[in-house]
Amino acid sequence: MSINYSERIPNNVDLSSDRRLQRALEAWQPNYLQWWRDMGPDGTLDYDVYLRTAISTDANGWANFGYVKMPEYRWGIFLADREADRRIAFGDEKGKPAWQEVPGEHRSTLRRLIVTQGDTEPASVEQQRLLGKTAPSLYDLRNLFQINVEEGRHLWAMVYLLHAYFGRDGREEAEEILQRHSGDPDKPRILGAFNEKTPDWLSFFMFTYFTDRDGKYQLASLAESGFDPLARSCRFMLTEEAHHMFVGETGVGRIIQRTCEVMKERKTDDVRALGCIDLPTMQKYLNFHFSVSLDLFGQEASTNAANYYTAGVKGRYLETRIDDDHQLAAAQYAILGLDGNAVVERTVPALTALNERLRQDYIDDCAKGVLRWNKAIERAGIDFEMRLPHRAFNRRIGGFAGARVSPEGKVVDEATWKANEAKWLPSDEDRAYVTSLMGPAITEAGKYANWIAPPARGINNQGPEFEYVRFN
Ligand code: BYC
Repeated sequence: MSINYSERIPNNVDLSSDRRLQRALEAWQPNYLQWWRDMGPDGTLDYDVYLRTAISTDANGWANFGYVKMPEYRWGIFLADREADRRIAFGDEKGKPAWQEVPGEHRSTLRRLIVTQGDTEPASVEQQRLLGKTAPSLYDLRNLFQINVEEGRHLWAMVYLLHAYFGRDGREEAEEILQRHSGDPDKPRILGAFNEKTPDWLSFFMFTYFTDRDGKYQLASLAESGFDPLARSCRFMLTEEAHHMFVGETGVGRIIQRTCEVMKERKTDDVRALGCIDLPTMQKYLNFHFSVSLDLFGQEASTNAANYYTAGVKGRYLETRIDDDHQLAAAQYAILGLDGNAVVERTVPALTALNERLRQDYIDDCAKGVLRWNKAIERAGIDFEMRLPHRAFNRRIGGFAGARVSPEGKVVDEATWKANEAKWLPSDEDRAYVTSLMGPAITEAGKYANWIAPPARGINNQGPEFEYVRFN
């Protein structure tokens, strides 16, 4: 389905024939643009950025490249094509036609999920607001901005649903999403990880690897929703999400590559003396971002999750490919929890364990990139292995919240935690060191900061030396 670009708000939802919706979105748009100016990438309004813009929702149509000023980016509303005769795939209403309107009994649940999803998108842009000042290259700067405009578009996707299907309270929620801000003591973002800072590029790459990947799994679950407009919105968002995780995986990979090169050339582990990021520090950042992202899946045993599923509003990852009854009334699932000083397994109804099941899918996926990072370290002949910490480590949500558990999964006492905290999580000193490397942005095409290797290839067949951003 193509996207109509002749309208003020590009879309493939036939906006021009819905005057009421058009008015609502046109009223919201100036506030969105004001938010972008106030809270989006700082000092970048004039930059020409080599960006990808969606021009249709088929496999190739969204990869249209050219220089764009970010405030002029064609944010709009793009849903994946409607599937003929789509049916609800799970829950109590399995087999019935997917809903094209919001069923009254699921209205507040759906609104809540859409608002939570929508809230994360601008939050991440706010978290990344200052990173452009210290970009390690034009290539990286461009990738940051690509992610920022697409998160902006993902907000548009959720706001469209709120405006089109939830009437006045939907419009109010859409306004409030622009009023909450990451880290704001009075009006914070809804989920914990989105109130953390993203102060440096190592954090940015870890965030896009680990936290954007939560986005992938949550969007994939919502893409199964019985509420068809939500499912179709999330399907199209997922096509963009892949690039964000690519930026994270290759970003971390390029820092590892550079560190390993320097370790080998100079025959030393002390790469800090040479302005690079040592592998143990990277492991600590990994521990932090992985554990904070695990919290985003919610409680291990959750009646909310069970209710979402039974109602047909939020499915499992790749629901239709799972071979079971898709109702789970009698099924069981093993989850981990604390029993005194031990991490123990217990069996609970599978319906209540859906958050944990999704978390497990996510962990398995996270492990693949770590394997690739380790292969690169091994190829460089260096004896070091990056590891995902145990799921009980450093948690704030769920059965392990506040518990003192080592990265290996052993419950420890407070004294042991205190004695090891700076080995397991970035210390103030680590953060100060990483920050110290974040020099003024590198603005010369083809140059890369000392602590990161250039990419193997550029964007859209351009080389690593291409002028991805023009500052004007
Ligand atoms: N922080 O029964 P539970 C993305 C609350 S990222 C704060 O487990 P549920 C992106 C919870 O609200 C993907 N509070 O809850 C990435 C509940 O509150 P009530 C974002 C939390 O609902 C990078 C209570 O604790 N999308 O797209 O099953 C860049 C009980 O918990 C947290 C979504 O999250 C937390 N971490 O699960 C840009 C999808 N966790 O009822 C974008 C939509 C739980 O006691 N959201 N609580 O008031 C959901 O599906 C669910 O809301 C959650 C929570 C999975 C997040």
